[in-house]
Amino acid sequence: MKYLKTDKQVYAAVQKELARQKDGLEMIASENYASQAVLEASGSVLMNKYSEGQIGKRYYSGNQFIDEAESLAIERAKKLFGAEHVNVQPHSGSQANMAVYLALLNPGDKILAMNLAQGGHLSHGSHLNFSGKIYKVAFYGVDKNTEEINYGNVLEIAQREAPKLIIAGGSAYARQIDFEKFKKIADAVNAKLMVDMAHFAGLVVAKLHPDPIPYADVITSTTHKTLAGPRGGFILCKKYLAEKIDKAVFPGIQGGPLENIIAAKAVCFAEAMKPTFKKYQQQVIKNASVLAATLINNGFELVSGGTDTHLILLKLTNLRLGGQQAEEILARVGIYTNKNLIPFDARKAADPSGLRLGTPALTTRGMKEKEMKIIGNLISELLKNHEDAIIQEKAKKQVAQLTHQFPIYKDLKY
Ligand code: DSN
Repeated sequence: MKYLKTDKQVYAAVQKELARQKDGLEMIASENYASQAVLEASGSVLMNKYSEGQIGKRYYSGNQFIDEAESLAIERAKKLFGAEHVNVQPHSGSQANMAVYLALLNPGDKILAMNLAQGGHLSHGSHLNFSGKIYKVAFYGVDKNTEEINYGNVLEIAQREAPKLIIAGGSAYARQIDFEKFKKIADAVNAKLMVDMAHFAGLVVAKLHPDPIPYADVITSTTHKTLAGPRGGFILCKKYLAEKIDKAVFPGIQGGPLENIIAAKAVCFAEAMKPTFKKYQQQVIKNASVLAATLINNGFELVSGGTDTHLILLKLTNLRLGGQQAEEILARVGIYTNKNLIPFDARKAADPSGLRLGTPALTTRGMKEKEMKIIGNLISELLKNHEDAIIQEKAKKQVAQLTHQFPIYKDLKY
């Protein structure tokens, strides 16, 4: 960062963030550490280029090498997921979702999606989001007893509400989703099926989660969660929707694509093709299940009683602790998590009754079952004794020990 050093203020912020990432336990389920190849592609001169349009059909000259990088991203994603058509231009997961709605719906059409308060996502029809303002929305949630999706109930709601689009996928659902069942529901009410696989895309690649490709008309995702790539979005769809989706992304909702990020997506897709990626995802799941078991052994309750994925939703209800406070207690010692609503939460989103945890980033550092037990016990001790300064000091030392034992970005010299 020879040149950034001249801007002392920005340089200092970047340096401190690098230190925070190296020295903390990153347990936010949607975060990960991108490889240095991904970081380099993201910071490359591809950033300078305007390339509105599609490969070979751009609105600016000089795009021959941009086309090369974007083709690599598209072809690799097609191969990785077995998709008929891919658009890698969405800047984010929310923009991928926005493009799908623009392609498939008219304002006022109805979407059926998972309730944000029970595991869904903001861009799946929340009244605070464009999706809930432009489209009509009906929601399904989880069963009160199992805290898992009740497909019979989803069918009933779909029959009653007659949505044009059904969305499967969310951001705080720890169980596998049955896309075959969702497809049957969509067919029964003549709706299209969209799967938002942003959280579990890496697990799909490794065949550790049901594959939405055979069932969904369209799939949206991000590249930076379990896929461990750059911050960005992409869309997979059936061939018959290709033109509509491409036009919805550009000129529908975006101007110039971020070609530096698209090149980084290409790198990420190549990394996900390596055999080591499957092993990594297997470890992500093993780690989540050991972490869940450790928390349960410490007397904690988990939403749906456990996890099948990279994600855990911890209930704080009997600790007399709000999610905001829990998040702060852990962040003070360098353990990063996020407060989250739990199904049928009596508290508000700003200070809910849950804490969401994930294992992708810790697994990228090389941590395994042994470390998950240590970390699970550490979290339990901290949350149960949150006023105990000695426990906090001990925890800080343990975090330092773990992060030194499992370094990240070893040769990243800023
Ligand atoms: N904000 C992401 C998450 O944390 O799950 C979803 O967009």
